[in-house]
Amino acid sequence: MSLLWQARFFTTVNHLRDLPKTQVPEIAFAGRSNAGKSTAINILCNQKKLAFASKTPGRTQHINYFSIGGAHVGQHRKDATRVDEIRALLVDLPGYGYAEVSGSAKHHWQELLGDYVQRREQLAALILIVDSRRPFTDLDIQMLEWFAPTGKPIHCILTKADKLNRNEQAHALRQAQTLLKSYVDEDGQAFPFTVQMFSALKRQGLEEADAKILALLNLHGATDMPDEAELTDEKKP
Ligand SMILES: Nc1nc2c(ncn2[C@@H]2O[C@H](COP(=O)(O)OP(=O)(O)O)[C@@H](O)[C@H]2O)c(=O)[nH]1
Ligand SMILES: [Mg+2]
Repeated sequence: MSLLWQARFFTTVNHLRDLPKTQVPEIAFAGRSNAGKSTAINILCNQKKLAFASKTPGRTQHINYFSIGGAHVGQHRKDATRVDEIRALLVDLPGYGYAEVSGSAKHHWQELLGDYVQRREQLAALILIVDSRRPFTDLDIQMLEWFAPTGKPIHCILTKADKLNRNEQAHALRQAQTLLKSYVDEDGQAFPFTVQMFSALKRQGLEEADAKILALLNLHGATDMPDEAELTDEKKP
């Protein structure tokens, strides 16, 4: 059982000024509409409908926050998630590249996403969801380029691996690695970019993605229950 299984809905944000004032690390999922982002979040969190896997791409133009921690304590009680017990946040960013989004909505998106990924201090890393059958789009590259200067890690998840045979998977992975390696800073150093294959359908790459996300959130090795020592008198049953 992964800590990510504790994820529960926290808040929805449509303007940067409304971002939560939380201090815990957060990890954001970005990707083209229909790339498989909602499906990946749901399977990683072992929940069917956490991130709404919409059949209508581009519907979700808001930033959705899910909390890790705090929930399990009260899971079987009526009390709400205790904000002071939240250990990390998962952030579902609006999908991009949906052709029918109007000009002004596109502009809103660019401002929201660009500013968020470049300025949000609590953002520990970006998970870029890309359909393994398709090359990186201009907007995927835009995300890479917005985020690279922060020096923070990007982990690319190439989805729908089940649609490719073994050779095609190896090829897609190599192509993505080559692209990611082509980004270097002013000193010629590679950015902390990684990539993996993934299939929600076959549960391929699930453990790898889970371990990577927990590591990026600095939750690696953390247990799903607080240590005895961490329990204050107040919280002891
Ligand atoms: N075959 C296959 N289909 C997938 C996989 N992941 C997502 N899909 C399908 O791709 C479509 C878009 O997925 P969704 O998660 O809604 O994409 P989003 O727009 O990026 O959130 C849906 O029909 C999913 O069932 C996968 O690993 N394998
Ligand atoms: Mg979605």
